[in-house]
Amino acid sequence: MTCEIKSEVSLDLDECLQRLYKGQLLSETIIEQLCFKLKELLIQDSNLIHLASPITLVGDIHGQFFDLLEIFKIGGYPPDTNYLFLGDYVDRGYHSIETISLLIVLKLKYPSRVTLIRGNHESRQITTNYGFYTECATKYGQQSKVWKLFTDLFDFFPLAASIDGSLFCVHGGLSPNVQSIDSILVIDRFKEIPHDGPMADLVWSDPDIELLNFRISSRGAGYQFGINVVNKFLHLNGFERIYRAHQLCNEGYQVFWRGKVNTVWSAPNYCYRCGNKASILEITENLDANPKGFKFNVFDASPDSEKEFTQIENGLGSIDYDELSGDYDDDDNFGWQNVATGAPMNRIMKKAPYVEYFM
Ligand SMILES: [Mn+2]
Repeated sequence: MTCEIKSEVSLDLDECLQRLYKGQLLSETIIEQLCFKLKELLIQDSNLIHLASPITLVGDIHGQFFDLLEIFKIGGYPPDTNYLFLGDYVDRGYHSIETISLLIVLKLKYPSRVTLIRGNHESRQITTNYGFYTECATKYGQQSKVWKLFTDLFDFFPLAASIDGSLFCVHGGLSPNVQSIDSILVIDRFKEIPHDGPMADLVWSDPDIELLNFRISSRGAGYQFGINVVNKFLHLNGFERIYRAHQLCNEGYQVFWRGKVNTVWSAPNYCYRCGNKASILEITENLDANPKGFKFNVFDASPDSEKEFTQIENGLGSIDYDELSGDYDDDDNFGWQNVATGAPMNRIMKKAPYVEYFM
């Protein structure tokens, strides 16, 4: 075993959870142990995870940590509620590290209750350009290896999930290279997301109601797919519906082709400025008395998300939250200090690098 030394170090998941729910960062050493442990767990998983209802689906979060806390408030905390997260945990928002750290610890603490699949942002190349790399360097220091630890871990995330054998769940969508789920099972997923091919398409593709078949996506990766492609995939694989994330929805969700394809979007007021709603999808159990139920639970941005953004926009830089609101203890600096030195830091990423096309 190559893991003996690291396994000997005790990892207190409850203590990690306590810190993370308060918005505090974990040390680099702890993150290294967490990533190591989770890799051990995920390496045993198939590319497609089989899950059962009742379960709640969560779409893109993009570092909007306070909105993730809001999701648990309205949807229930693990392990009381089962969760399938559909990817895009990092980039764009100001708290990608807090977000992914909390999800990792929840997965380790409740492995059968929490499932994380991979989004197109769980990638070295994308996180270098859309905020996560910069956030790691800002909060842990330029010399830190946390970005490498997290992005190496992302290679282990499964690519898709099925629920009760009837719902197919994926971050993006379908691929001309994936006729049946057997084509997903044979992918070697333990790598950076490639530029093309089935693995890229699963995390990059989008439905398009104007289409019948496939068309190259204007995103520069993946495809847009139409109703014929959907019907064929559902029929061949015995699925009834597809649930996916990946696209901003003003109402928090979008239903295509009378529910054959559905988008769940879980980042309210995306990038702190889009003004959109968000949702989680609550799937209730299929019982004899009651058929399986689907409910999009729609919510708005958390007041904490709004408050923080106002402070950042006003150029307040390094903020002592205690002074401004009285809401937080001195310990709760929400990442405004260098973890290595403990020194307070000015944030260098005052504004995320927005582009017109939301990925
Ligand atoms: Mn995406």
